[in-house]
Amino acid sequence: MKKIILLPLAASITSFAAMPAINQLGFAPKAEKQVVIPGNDASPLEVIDLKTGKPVLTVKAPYVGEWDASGEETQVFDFSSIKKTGTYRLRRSNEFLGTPFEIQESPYIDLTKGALKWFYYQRAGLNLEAKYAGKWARAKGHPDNKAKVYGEKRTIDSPKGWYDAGDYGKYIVNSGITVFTLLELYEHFPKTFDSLSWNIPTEHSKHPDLLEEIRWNLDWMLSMQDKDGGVFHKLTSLKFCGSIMPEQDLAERFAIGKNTVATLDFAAVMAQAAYVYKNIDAPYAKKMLSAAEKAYAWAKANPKIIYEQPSDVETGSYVHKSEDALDEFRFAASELYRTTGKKEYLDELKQNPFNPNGPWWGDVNFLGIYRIALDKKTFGDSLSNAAQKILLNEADNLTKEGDTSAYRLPMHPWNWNWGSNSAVANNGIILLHAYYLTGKRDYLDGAQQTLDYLLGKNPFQLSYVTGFGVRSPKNPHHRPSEADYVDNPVPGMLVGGPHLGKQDIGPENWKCDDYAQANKPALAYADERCSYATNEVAINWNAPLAYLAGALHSIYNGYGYLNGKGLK
Ligand code: G3I
Ligand code: 9MR
Repeated sequence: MKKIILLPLAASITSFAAMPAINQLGFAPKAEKQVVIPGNDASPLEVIDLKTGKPVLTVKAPYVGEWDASGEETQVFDFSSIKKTGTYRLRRSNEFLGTPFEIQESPYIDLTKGALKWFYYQRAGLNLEAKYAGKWARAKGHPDNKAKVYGEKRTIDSPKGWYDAGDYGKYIVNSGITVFTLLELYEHFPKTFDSLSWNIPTEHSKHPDLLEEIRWNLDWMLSMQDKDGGVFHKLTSLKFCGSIMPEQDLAERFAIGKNTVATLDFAAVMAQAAYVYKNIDAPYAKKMLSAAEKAYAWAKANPKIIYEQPSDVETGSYVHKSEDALDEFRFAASELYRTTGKKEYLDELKQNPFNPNGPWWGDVNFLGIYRIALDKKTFGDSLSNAAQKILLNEADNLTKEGDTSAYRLPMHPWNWNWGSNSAVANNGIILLHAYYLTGKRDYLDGAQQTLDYLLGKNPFQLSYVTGFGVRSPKNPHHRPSEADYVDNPVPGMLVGGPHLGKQDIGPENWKCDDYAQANKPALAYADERCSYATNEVAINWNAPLAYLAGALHSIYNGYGYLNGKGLK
């Protein structure tokens, strides 16, 4: 596979005009529209309507900023006043900059479908047929029946589920935040997702595509619950396999590590799913609720079992140093109380107050905060007001970052970790929840700014989503994309994005030294197969991308939160 070394164009520019960093999928007519241009050229910027060849707007940047995350000088031009649909291009000093972009009614519908279709491509245990998968059709791998229980003689049947990322493991903790986010997308925008489809197999009647897809992973999750109610941490081989297709990976697979955190993530999502599926499949919903309550009871009886990676296991750990299960208890109790109304779950929430951390796989506080802040009727004034305070305080902090940073990005310095692009998307979701609560336009614009970054308003002028935008990653760390003979990677995948951890660089690791010299977080990225620390893909990264794109698509098209009024 050709090795493409991507440098931030701002860093690689010698005599060419600065490249604009702009959302490469364009904008809805009523969206905030901003472009970032590295440098400090004082000349005004024209926005040219390509239909007429004439400028429809001339703007000057208010000031030259400097972005700590990349060390660049930049100018931000706002052309939100242009609302007419059409194809436009930027021009400065009589020279066109970058490529044409669109203002159109539904700029993010294809991205929404593509980001959700990707979960079908991640299905374990299924032949992906060409009529659904096109040129990325593949044979099934990992049937996972008779998977050994690690450390024991017995086996379990644990088929289906989504591969976690670029590897072929299936992980409960990462499934938790992922399934929660996708179920929220359905629940928040039913008018869109009751009918939106993206050509996947239909197995169940009355299931729209989004609930059909999520069910593939819910079924697997249910198989990971032990008879006593406890839930295993993951189903993987002992080691990561090479760059091979699923059907070529024949290593033995194990259900590993029953523990409190995985069991509570499971309990939360099963209770949430029971609420969402109850009208389309009551027996399935009942089964999930029973599993949820059994899991919660197991966790109450075993509150401090933290996953420890066995010495002969090297697949993903999904445990972090300051792990405790308090946030997972809150998350599970908020979902169980909403679905059952039982006092024991409300008592948990009263005794175990939320803190403002997360959301990421390692800290799910915000998932419970979303639930409680937006449902005062169920949770009462005291709990809901406390959750709203945390939510709006964080949304205000992010808005401040978004409106003052030199890339107009709602991002904290501490967000630059492995999977930084998912932190951007999750920040967008925090802002959207604040928008649902208050109707304040600043929050909606902040969410738009996060999607703008992921789709090109960044130092690489790169859309970080494979197959979407004029420039997108070609070499993700994703085994099926690497091992198939298809030139383009599987589409619709959000790569992890830049950060300075450099876990994939070093004598004992891969030689991903092309970004070794990067000393700024927003520049520490390489579009290379070996860079699993910046260029892998993962279900908990695609879920917030799909939520962000699907929510903005719905709102701009007049379908607001819970069928409220959108922006149309
Ligand atoms: O939370 C700390 C933060 O407090 C600290 O400031 C920062 C810098 O040291 O580190 C933060 O912890 C990081 C953690 O992610 C949360 O961001 C760890 O350093 C970092 O190593 C950890 O990376 C995880 C990675 O696996 C390695 O364990 C990623 O979050 C996680 O998404 C990734 O998940 C892998 C699966 O294990 C296997 N499947 C692929 C998947 C995606 O790469
Ligand atoms: O492919 C693995 C990826 O899914 C994980 O996120 C990453 C970190 O755990 O590890 C990758 O596997 C690499 C292993 O860690 C080191 N040898 C090369 C493997 C393939 O990239």
